[in-house]
Parts: sequence; structure tokens; C-alpha cells
Amino acid sequence: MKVIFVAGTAGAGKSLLTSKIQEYYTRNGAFTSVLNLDPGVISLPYTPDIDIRDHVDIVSIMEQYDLGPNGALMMASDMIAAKIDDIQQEADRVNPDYLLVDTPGQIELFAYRASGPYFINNFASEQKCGLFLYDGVLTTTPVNFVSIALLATSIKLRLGLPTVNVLTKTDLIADKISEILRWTTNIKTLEDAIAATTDGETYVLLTNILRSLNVGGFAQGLIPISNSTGEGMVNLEAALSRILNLGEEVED
Ligand SMILES: Nc1nc2c(ncn2[C@@H]2O[C@H](COP(=O)(O)OP(=O)(O)O)[C@@H](O)[C@H]2O)c(=O)[nH]1
Ligand SMILES: [Mg+2]
Repeated sequence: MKVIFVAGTAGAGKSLLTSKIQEYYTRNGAFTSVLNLDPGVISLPYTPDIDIRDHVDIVSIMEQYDLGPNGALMMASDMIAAKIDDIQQEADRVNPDYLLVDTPGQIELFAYRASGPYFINNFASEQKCGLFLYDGVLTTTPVNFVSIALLATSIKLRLGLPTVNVLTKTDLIADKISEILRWTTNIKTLEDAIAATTDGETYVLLTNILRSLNVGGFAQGLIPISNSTGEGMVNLEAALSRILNLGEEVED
């Protein structure tokens, strides 16, 4: 079993991408299951094979501890760690080639509290990797791009997974994609875009952040995809394979 953790900001397309990867892998003959790790989600674009909501119930937490939705969501996210043995057993019983893990909508509850990293470190599998989704519609200005790259880097530090970076919703930003991709491959174009659109403190801050991010090779290989049209899925599968299967394609 190889595990892919799908992470990114709320609304970036994690759940929809999870369903699209499952479809893609299944079509190519790989036995692929999905674990929904978002205790607060109401509807999903796929049927989860394993579901944290079977173990952690937001409504009863709200009632039992007299909490509002945010407090209950925090508590529910913390409880993910306590349910790891049950989830592991279910996953081992299903034993797919690939287990896709759709992470909580609020990335900070998963990445910055203890339970997410704990779950990742302690879940037993052959291989693990992460996907980080840059929300296409939020990534179109240099300020937003650097801000999300900073978040992606911070989350990579927290989760400690080899990570593939993905730019989602390319169908909605067709006129911006080539510019964004240029920023990732030629840092000078991003510096120029920052210089052209910001000044003062913002400029100084962004330029300094960019310098540190660049040392870590921050957005290398950002893969543009659309969950609506399926564009880019082949490239995404190849990038995942490079990490998970040492370059082998998904089996037929
Ligand atoms: N046009 C378009 N919409 C998308 C794409 N990916 C996700 N969405 C939409 O964005 C919204 C949030 O997606 P969802 O998968 O729930 O995001 P999550 O919060 O990261 O799990 C939904 O309305 C999706 O239909 C995409 O590639 N293109
Ligand atoms: Mg979701």
C-alpha cells in the first residue's frame, strides 16, 4: 500500500482531485481506495472506502462538550490521531495498491496541530508522499503566489513528506498559466513581477521571503491541472510515480 496525502488550502480542490486521481488510477488498473480524513465535511465528490466520520462525529462533540462548530472541528481534528489504529486496521483489510487520503478542509487543523503529523508518521505503509495544491484562482498575482509558496513550504516542514506541487483550476485561469509557470522556472521573472506590482515594505518582505524559498527549490515542478477537464493528470501521475514507484507508470 502506497499512500498519497492530499493537502492544500480550503477550497483548493483537494476532494475533487482525490476523486479524479482515484478514477485515473482505477482506469489504469491500480486498486485505489480513498480515506476521508475530514471530520467536518458534509458532502464529498466520491464515496470514501474509509471515513473518519464513522469514528468522529462533529454533532455529538458539539452536544457533549457544549462547543460551537469551530471548537468541535478543532477537537475532531485532534481526535484523528486517537483513531489511527482503527483506520490502519481498515486500510490493511482493504489493502489497496494506492490509498488516497483527503485531508481536512482547514489545513491548519491538520498541519499545525499535533494530530496530522502524528498520523502521517505513524500510519504504516510501503511508501508515502504528499500533494500540495496551489489554488489556481488564488495564485494569479505575485503577492499571492509567494504567499501560497510560503504556506506550502511551511506545511512541507510540518508534514515531512516528499511532496508534489499542483496548480489547480487551470480551466479558470487559462490566460495566466504560462506566466505562473514561468515564475516557477525562472525566478527573475517573478522578481520582476514583484518589482512591477509592489513597493515599500511589501516589496522588501516579498523579495526576502522569495530568496529563502528559492534556496529550498520551493515551487519546482508545479504541475498545472484541471479537475474539470482532466488536463494535466498524466503529468501528475508521472510525478507521483517518480516518488512512489521509482519511475514506473501505474500498472495496466
Ligand atoms: N473549475 C474548477 N473548479 C474546481 C476545480 N477543482 C475544484 N473545483 C471546485 O472548487 C470547489 C472546492 O473544491 P473541493 O474539492 O471541495 O476543495 P477542498 O476544500 O480543497 O476539498 C468545488 O466547488 C469544486 O467543484 C478545478 O480544477 N476547476
Ligand atoms: Mg475537501
